[in-house]
Parts: sequence; structure tokens; C-alpha cells
Amino acid sequence: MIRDNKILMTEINRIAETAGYLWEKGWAERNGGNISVNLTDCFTPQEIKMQPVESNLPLAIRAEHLKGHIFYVTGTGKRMRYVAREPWSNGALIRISPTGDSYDILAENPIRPTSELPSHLLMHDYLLAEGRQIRVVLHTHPTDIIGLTHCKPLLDSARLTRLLWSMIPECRIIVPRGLGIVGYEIPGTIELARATIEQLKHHDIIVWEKHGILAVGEDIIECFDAIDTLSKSAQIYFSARAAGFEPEGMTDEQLEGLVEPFCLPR
Ligand code: 2HA
Ligand code: ZN
Repeated sequence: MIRDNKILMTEINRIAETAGYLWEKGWAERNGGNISVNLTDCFTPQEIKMQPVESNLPLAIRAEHLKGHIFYVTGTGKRMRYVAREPWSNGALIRISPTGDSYDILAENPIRPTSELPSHLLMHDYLLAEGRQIRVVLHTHPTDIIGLTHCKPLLDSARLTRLLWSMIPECRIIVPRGLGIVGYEIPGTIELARATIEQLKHHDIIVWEKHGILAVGEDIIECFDAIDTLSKSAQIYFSARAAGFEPEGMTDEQLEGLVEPFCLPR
């Protein structure tokens, strides 16, 4: 029984917990957003070879570095609010084939993964090849951050990062590598994934114009927290604007003053 694996169950519970936060935050309307987590480390060598319930489902890409890796992926058309309640019936446990261009659906869990699976796997593949300690790709639709992307002058990585960093010190600390930006692309396309990967070279969090945000990281709760902190900054900015003034923002000196005490990259 896969579900006797306590390490796996802890991870699945953290995914469900996060899915609940995405829904509660209002960032996951209908089936908005998707999550993939590399769970290969949760399994014994014996378990990794477990019998699938479906095998050799084709992938539109080849994931060279993910051969044999096991992922939990939210299900196609599934809603975050139900992932929160029942992660096993609203997500798939999949294993990438030894060739990297197809996958198996593993026992006890015959759910089809999100149609964004190839995009997620391309990102995992890139990050693993780069040696980055990343297990999670989390995509969601934070209302306030999407709102900011409707302002053309803010569609600039340095400018948007500076704006959000300067609203509260935590933002500079929790999102030290700043935000990447990808201009509008059709959702779910490989073009969107490739443009995102370009930005992942320099950032862990990428904003998609008029669509949403994507965070990568080692830990799913940390990914959520980073987006939550950015969203908080966006709310402070909008509330000041709604009250009729341009927020002053932290000064360059105040932002710079955080670098040393918090060991932040420049
Ligand atoms: O899965 O959010 O970007 C629904 C989406 C597509
Ligand atoms: Zn989306």
C-alpha cells in the first residue's frame, strides 16, 4: 500500500494544505492553477519499481533528467479546493519512463495529470540539470499580482521587483532573487514554459502577464509563503493608491540595509 508510506503521506498532506490556502486566498477560481512535486526521495528502491495502473502514456516532451522520477501532479480539470480535501482523488502520482518521453500512472491513483504536465516537467528537467534543489513547481492566480501586470510600465522585472520589495522589508528577505516576468503567452503552451525557463535562470518566482504567477522551490509551503508575501506587498500598494496617494516605499538605503543582516544576494 502506497499510503502506508508515512514520508509520502506527510508530503501529500503538505500539498493538500497548500491547495487549501490557494483556494482560501481566492487565487484558484474553478480549476485555476496547478502543482507538481518531485517525490522520488519519498520512496524505497523497491517502491520506485511498483506496478503502474496505466503505463506508457506519451509526453509531448523528453525529460532527459527525470527518467524514473516520481511526481505528484494535480489532476486535469481538478479544483484546488477539492485537492485540499481529497488530494488522492484530485491528483495523479506518475513515474517518468526510462526513456523520458512517456509516463506511468501509479497504483491506487488512476487520475490523469494536468494538461500542463509537459510544461511542469520541462521546468523540473531544467532545474534538476542545473543542480538546483528544487522539488516544487507551483502555479496560481493571485488577484493583486495579476492586477499589477495590467500596468505596462510595471512589466519590467527590475521595476516590479523594486516596487514590491519596497512595500515591506519581508518581501526583500523572502523573495531575494526578485521576480522574473514573461509577457503574455497562451496558457499551457510549451512557449510559455520555455519563456519561463529563461527567467528561472535568474529568479525563483515568475509573473505571467495578465495570467498568474509561478514559483519553484524545495518546499511547497515556502513557495506559497513567497507568493503570499508578494501579494501582501501588492495589496499595500493598491490600498495606498486607493486611498489617493502614491506609497513612498522603502528607500534604496533601507533596502540595502537588509542585505548584510539577512545574508541576501545583491
Ligand atoms: O490549470 O491555471 O494556466 C489552469 C491554469 C492554466
Ligand atoms: Zn493559470
